[in-house]
Amino acid sequence: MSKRVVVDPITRIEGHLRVEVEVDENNVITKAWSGSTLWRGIETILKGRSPMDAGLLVQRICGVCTYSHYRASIEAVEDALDLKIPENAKLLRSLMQSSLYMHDHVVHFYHLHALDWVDIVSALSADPAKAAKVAMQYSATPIAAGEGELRAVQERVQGLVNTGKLGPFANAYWGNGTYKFTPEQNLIAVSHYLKALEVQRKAAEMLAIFGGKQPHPQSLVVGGVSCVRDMLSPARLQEWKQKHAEVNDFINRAYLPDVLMAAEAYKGEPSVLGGVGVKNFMAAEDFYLGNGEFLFQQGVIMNGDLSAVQDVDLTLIEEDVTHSWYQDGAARHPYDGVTEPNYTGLIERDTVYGKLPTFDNEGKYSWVKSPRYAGEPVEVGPLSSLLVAYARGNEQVVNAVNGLLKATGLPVEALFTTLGRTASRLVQTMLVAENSLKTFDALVNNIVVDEATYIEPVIDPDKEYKGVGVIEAPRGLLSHWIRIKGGKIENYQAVVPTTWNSGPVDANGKVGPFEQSLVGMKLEDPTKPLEIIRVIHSFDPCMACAVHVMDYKGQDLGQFQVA
Ligand code: NFE
Ligand code: MG
Repeated sequence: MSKRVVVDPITRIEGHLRVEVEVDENNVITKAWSGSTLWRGIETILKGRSPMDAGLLVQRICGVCTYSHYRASIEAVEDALDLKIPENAKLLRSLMQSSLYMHDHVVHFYHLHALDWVDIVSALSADPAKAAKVAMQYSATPIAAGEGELRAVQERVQGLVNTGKLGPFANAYWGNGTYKFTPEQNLIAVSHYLKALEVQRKAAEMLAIFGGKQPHPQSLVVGGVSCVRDMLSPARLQEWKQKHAEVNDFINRAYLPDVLMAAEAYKGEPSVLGGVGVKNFMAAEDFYLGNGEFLFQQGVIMNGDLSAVQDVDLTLIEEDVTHSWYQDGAARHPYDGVTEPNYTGLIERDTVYGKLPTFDNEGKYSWVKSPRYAGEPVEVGPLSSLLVAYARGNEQVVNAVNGLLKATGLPVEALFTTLGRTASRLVQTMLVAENSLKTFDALVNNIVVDEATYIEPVIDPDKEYKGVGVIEAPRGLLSHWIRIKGGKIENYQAVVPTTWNSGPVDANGKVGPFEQSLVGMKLEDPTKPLEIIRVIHSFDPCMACAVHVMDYKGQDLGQFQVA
């Protein structure tokens, strides 16, 4: 007899994600459904507006990777107009991108993912003196793990528990048998969790230095960057470098040791060395270093075959809506994307929590579409970016990945897992942080010989244009597609990382990365499905990004009653 498990909402992500699974009599997942119950309409306002404004508007798709949507949109317009922007603008955009990654990945690991690994309650019973010694096993100079500091953290958390108001630590599956850290390891990680709250603020300031503010920076324009003189003063450049050093220090002395500690402690946990997804990976070329060089290459890998990496062919991207709450139709290329809502509701059935409204298995069950590459689901994100660069023989990436495998004693296959996804995000953060200093130096050298930061765009109202911006957002490959007619936006589509990863099964029965990663996994206790959350969080979902309905005709998209 199969049983249904519902996780809704999956928290510590942006937006609303529901995952349902069916487990057999041994509590092994036989089928999974990932659906977003969030609906938004932000692209509605684009149609008929100036392409010059699109970037500022579409960055409101999300509150996390605002810069990514902003940049992808502006680069789509630049592609449409065939504008070649100045070197300084490319370097500044790259520095902002690196700053975003140093912020976003640290926040994800600590504030969105760590509590899938770290049992807060267990940390209360740790011996701080012993924990201080344990911390030295993973870093010669651990960042927030001296005995006094650890004792203070323990007292702080105990104080929270005593008030009965657990705040961010409420409503978790504390005590779940799949938590593997010792009390001392838990205490070290909690200490870094708290420290990361301060560090992330500094990282956000790094982007604000060049972006004017963060989130929603405002210094990119079609043709380059704005506010230039102030931005490029030696004092501001130095301020960025200072903050970079502080954040980088945390990455090396907390984030890296914590991932190593997790790799060691969790080696035998199936949800950590499982969670294998579709094994097709796609990534964009990104992180400009100067002199025409990029840190990461573009490419597609199918069936986990690292010996056969292909170039991304943008004509092979389509979105399917068979199981999404839109009017049926053939899968479409984003230039010709259509979005007509068709909400079909939920079905009541028995679950491990009693009777509940649940997904219509055979029908539609998500506001997320299903992007496909050459008809196949692909995973995007830090793991994909590293695998593509690794397969292409990128020396820095090969050394970093091999180094991590050696340090953890894990085989290459461990990359295609929950741990692989999480560790790849760390490796990507470290490489980005290190290489952003090259971009920084390239900028400093270039501005003394070349002042240009902007080239004026010209739109001929009698011409039609189309263009695409393809970048690597923190959660993976992001593409924005624009058609321009009469000087105005005619059609606009964003195909977003979390859409690639979380989309439902397609017309051909092909299962996407989230759903595929859950099938075959055993749950210790189906009423406390921590394993599902751990696997899904390793993709770093953002449903706000994934659902961004466009209605270019301006009609009502639907009526909803909120109970
Ligand atoms: Ni809303 Fe986003 C990123 C984009 S998401 S966070 O990174 O693009 O899938
Ligand atoms: Mg879209």
